[in-house]
Amino acid sequence: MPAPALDSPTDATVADERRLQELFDATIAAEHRIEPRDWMPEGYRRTLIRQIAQHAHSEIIGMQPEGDWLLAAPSLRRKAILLAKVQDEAGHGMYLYSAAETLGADRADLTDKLIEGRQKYSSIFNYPTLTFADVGVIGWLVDGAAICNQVPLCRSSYGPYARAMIRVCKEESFHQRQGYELLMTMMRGSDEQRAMVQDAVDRWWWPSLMMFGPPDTDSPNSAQSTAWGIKRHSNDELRQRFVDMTVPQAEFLGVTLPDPDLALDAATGRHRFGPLDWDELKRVISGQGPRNAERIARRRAARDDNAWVTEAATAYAAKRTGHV
Ligand code: BYC
Repeated sequence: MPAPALDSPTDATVADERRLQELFDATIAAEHRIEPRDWMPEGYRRTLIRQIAQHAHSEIIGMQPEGDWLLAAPSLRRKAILLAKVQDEAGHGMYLYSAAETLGADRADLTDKLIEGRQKYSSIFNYPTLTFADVGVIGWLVDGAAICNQVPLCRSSYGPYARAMIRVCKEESFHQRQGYELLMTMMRGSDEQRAMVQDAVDRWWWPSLMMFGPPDTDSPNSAQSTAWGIKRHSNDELRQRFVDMTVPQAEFLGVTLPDPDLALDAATGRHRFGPLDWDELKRVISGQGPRNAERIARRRAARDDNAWVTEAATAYAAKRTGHV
């Protein structure tokens, strides 16, 4: 069928936009990837920048709670492992900022938005790491939750995000095992060490469940993000998957998860669990968590104190390429 005649440049623009939108919709429907040079609706671009930036910020801020133990790790071996893990998180942040740049975002601008509280990062990193057992529990529960959430993102519709997630997930999987191995070692130790592990589990269990976001009934972004193939499963589905995966691991480890309502539902094979404190999640997201102010203050200091390094590297690069 011949294309309808176009009378004016405006008609041409509208028709072009429609065709581009159809092509975009067909790409999503066919489960193919959207790539940086492809046309995309402005809302899709904005949503991706929001989620990818938030994810990148989480990786970078997420270096702090574990980083607090770098100088106090109990042995050279544990220090080397922890240092490698924290460096991996920095790497994840870098892949993710690069993915955001393919959408036209500016890395320095994203950092400014984080520091000014205009972009979020994961609630989980606003809790303190009181003992070395917290390092193990972060690996086991926080990286475990991250894997549940991020494996489906390897099939996200935006190519650079999905590809970044493949490597991130491989590393997170290693992180989760190192956390579990650390906890197994402590559980084979003294009564005091076992008590430290249990105490850390008690403090991190509920915040780990909150990492998956608000309940589906209160998740304003889910419907559109799912329609665009950015999100593959709902917040509640992933939370449930995490609980089902973690309960047998807790039993093997010999710790009790701090939820009296936790029980296997024989009919569904899934675990029922008690209500989450959604007011706590809201408080932490809005900046009122136990360590929000400290996390951002440290990130601000890192940006300001190290600005001269960026300036020097930029000046050197410009000199080498003759752009001075
Ligand atoms: N914390 O409509 P919803 C790691 C916000 S780092 C803070 O459900 P969406 C690691 C949400 O952004 C892993 N904010 O949103 C690093 C939204 O606000 P805006 C971090 C949260 O996007 C170091 C509002 O609440 N992982 O593994 O559809 C060491 C309504 O929510 C949280 C990622 O970033 C929260 N927990 O779904 C160790 C994964 N939950 O933006 C480990 C990628 C919700 O409208 N992100 N909010 O102002 C995602 O998968 C999704 O963005 C979420 C939220 C599931 C988190």
